[in-house]
Amino acid sequence: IITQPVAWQAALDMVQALKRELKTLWADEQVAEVLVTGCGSTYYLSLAVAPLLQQQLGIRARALPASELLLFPETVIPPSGKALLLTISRSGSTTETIKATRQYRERQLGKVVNIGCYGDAELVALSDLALTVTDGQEQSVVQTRSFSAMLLTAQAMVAALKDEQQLQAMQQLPEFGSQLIAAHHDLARQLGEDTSIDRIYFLGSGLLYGLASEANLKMKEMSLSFAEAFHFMEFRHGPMSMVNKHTLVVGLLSDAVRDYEMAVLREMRALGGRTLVLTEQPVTEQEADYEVCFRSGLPEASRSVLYLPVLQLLGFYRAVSRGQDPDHPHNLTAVVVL
Ligand code: F1P
Repeated sequence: IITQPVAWQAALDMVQALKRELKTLWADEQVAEVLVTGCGSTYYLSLAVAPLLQQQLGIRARALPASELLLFPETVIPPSGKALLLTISRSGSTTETIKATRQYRERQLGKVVNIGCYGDAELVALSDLALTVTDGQEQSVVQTRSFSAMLLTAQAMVAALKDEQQLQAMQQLPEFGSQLIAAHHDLARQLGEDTSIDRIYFLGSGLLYGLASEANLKMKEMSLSFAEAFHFMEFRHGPMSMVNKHTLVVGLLSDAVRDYEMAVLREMRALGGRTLVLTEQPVTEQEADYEVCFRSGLPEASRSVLYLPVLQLLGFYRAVSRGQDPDHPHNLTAVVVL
């Protein structure tokens, strides 16, 4: 987790090197619609990437688990019958994603772009263009470094297609990441080791819901804890009945609607929960119990990788303090076979 800024730099360099091919494919295909797919962590990554594509590139984009694309294609394939398929998979070997991609190609629905970490993977061979960040590889079954590197790959891809200056500004992210990890490592350890917390909710909206979902999965996989993710405002429609003094509510604050989001967190504090905010702009001590502040000066669309390391460390320390092996979770394997 703490070495991941190296993989971030590699992701930025790789997209920079493949920028021409990317732009050509996008222009040739006249991409108007994208399906983004993966499994587990990489499905949650798809949930983060689809709204980014739609917001930044003005195209229709939808995230779906690869199993849905494989087993229920008629419910997800656009009526136009044409879309670019963006597959995301750390291993490039997950059979649901491979089978869904093969079926997609057989039906000639559109070109396939892949984001992953292994250049010799079967999924790469099934793709028209592969954005492979080998520095994202890791030994852990749980995706951490790989997830961040693949997220940054997608964000750099969007910047390369839309705004080269943004791609340049993103070069600061590896340094920001190192500083962030150094500054908040102790906070992650303190909260991870806090045995009075028995349930953790991750709230994120818009571009950040996929990352809240991933943070929830990290917590479950690594530490076998009760964790869930919700859109901020959805949390008030029922789930908040679970909040008590043993609850940690983690808010991934957006730029656009942070007033709404802070109002939800204040309400959860009033109900007895504790709150941790991850935010670009600082909040006051009265507004949250704990804060991770980025002060990156970057827009949400390109900086959201900064939300990840502290939340991954939180899962890591909670697992270690409970005597669990965060690299090899209960019942899991690195590649799931259908
Ligand atoms: C997807 C995945 C991971 C999960 C575990 C099993 O893998 O479901 O999300 O954490 O490692 O595989 P991939 O297709 O991204 O390699």
